[in-house]
Order: sequence, then C-alpha cells, then structure tokens
Amino acid sequence: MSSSHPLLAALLDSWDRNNTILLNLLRIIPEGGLEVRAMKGSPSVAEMFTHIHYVRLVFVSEDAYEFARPMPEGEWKSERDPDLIAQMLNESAKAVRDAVKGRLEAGREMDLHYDHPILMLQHMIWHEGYHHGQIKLALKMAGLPLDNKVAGPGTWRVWMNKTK
Ligand code: NI
Repeated sequence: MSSSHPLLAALLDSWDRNNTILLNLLRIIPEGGLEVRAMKGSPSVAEMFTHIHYVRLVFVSEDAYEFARPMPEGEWKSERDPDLIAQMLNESAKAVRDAVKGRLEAGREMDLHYDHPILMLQHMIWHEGYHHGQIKLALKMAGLPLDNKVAGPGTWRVWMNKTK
C-alpha cells in the first residue's frame, strides 16, 4: 500500500488528528494542573502525558526497529514544561506514523505485536483516548475541571468537523 493510497492517507490523517487533540488538551491544562492526580497512587496529569510518549516509542522499538528513536529515561516523568511535553509528543507521533507507513509501504508485518501494522495506530488511539478521559477526571477531582466549551473545540470537533 503506497502512501498516496487514499485509505492510508485517511488513516495517517486520523493519527495526526489524535495527536493534535492530545496537544490541544495539554494546552488548556490549568495552572498547577500537570501536578494533580485522581487519587493517591495514581499517575499525575504530567505523568500520563509522558507515559503516552513512552508507550508510543516502546512499541515502535519493539515492532519496527528501523524507526526507533532514543527512549526517555523513565516511563512516568513528572515533566512540568508543557512546551517540552508537546515537543516529545510531536516526536513520538512522528515515530509511530513513520513506523506504520513504512511497514505498510514495505509490505512487512510488525515484529512482535499486531496482526496488521494498522492495528498499531488503532491501539495507540484507543490507549490515548483512555488516558485523555483519566486526565480530565483527575483535573475535575482536583477542582480544576475543564469546561466543555473550552475542551470541546480542540477535541471532538477535530474528529468531526468537515474541513473540505
Ligand atoms: Ni497507559
């Protein structure tokens, strides 16, 4: 399947939108929000973002090693700089994109997981949606809820609104 194939282009576009949504969420985290957690023992909001980054990179390294990038030192880093987190997420999103696109174009399977390379994209989108909800819940429980009017345009509309 070449990258000019409309189905592959649509799939990669869905992955790009997923990362856009995550970055949009990061951008509206209120002051002090990166440090909060849903309860004692749960990861903080910052740690969930860095975990997402780590998970992307670990699966790329295990399943399409030619697209692997240097791994961060820890999986759950309590990074406080949103710009740095955004940079990390853009890099790991590119790694996943390149891995899936590369294996599809080469007609090769993933090395360790997945019946089809596209399942890596689906897995990551599902995983990140799962943590997206947890991040919003942690903020709400800490008394820093995100208003739907603020969160909606950068999340659901990125999936649904027609752009052409
Ligand atoms: Ni997770």
